Amino acid sequence: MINRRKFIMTSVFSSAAVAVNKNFFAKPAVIGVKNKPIVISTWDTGLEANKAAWKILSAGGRALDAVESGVMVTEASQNCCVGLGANPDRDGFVTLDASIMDENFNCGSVAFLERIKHPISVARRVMEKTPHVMLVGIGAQEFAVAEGFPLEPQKLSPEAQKAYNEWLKKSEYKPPPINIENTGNQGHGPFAPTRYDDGTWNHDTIGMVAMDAHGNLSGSCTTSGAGFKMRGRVGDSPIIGAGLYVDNEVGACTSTGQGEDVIRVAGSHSVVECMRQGLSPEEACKKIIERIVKIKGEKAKEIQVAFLALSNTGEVGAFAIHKGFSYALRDNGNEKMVNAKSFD
Ligand code: SD4
Repeated sequence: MINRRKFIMTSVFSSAAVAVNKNFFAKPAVIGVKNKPIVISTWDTGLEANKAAWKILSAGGRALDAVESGVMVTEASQNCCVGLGANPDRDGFVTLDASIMDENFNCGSVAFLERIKHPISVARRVMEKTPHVMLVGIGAQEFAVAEGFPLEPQKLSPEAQKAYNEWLKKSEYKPPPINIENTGNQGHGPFAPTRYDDGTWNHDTIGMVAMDAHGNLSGSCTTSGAGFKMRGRVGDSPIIGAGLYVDNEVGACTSTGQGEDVIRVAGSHSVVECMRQGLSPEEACKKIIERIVKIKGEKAKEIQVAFLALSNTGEVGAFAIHKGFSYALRDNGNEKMVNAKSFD
């Protein structure tokens, strides 16, 4: 008599159709979603990034292509803490992290990558051209070069050089307490964003999630991590399940803020799991922010973490520990910034 385990294995592996049909494993997109396509991304740099993503989405393109092209705009921007124009680590080197994930659980990431302009595209190559999910450091750089990505000069942007010179005066590796009212510091601890001359803030990260016209989800996240970080420090952004997670059957989530505290709760994956249990994107983001706040206790006052999520029904939600987190949204009727809810 065939036992149960044998029966399951036989059913799964015996069908030739299963072996050849890649889409067998793809989770179904929800039929009848009204507000698609849609793209959302963290912070105000998201507005420009969404524009590039929208070009692809509005032409019926794939969410994966949209989330790659979108954040490439931010990576290429000279005056930004994402990409090679970013603040360096405390030894004076810009090191970058990125991740990408599609509707079929394919994912790729790079961390501690130096001298490459578009880490997000290297992450996509890791996903598509290697049997691995993550490459780091010199190995990631060698892979990028072998894939034809130019090795950029090891040189700080003038803004980053200025900021680094300032930082070197004290060389203080200590999170400043947040003081939203007085300084506008939005609570990034050592990840304090840079303030532009026009008074707006520049952040170290962009996380983007999108749903295309076919109802499929994808996400991307790219960052310089934290200005003046310890050499070799890697945050949540390139960690699948922490800074980014996509499950086409449920939804997608990305995060920003203090990566260490996102990693310890497997943040983006946890948000998606809460959505699977029936919570709305905002409720799910809030639930995991609550978990972080409970873990951190009093120290939660000193850090900022925010989640941004999209369900597979096209519903958007976000939540942050502290006020100040905003995200950019683009769909058929809107192109706008939205202030996320928070505990203060
Ligand atoms: C990190 N989550 O490396 C990133 C930092 C960030 O805006 O979001 N900065 O921990």
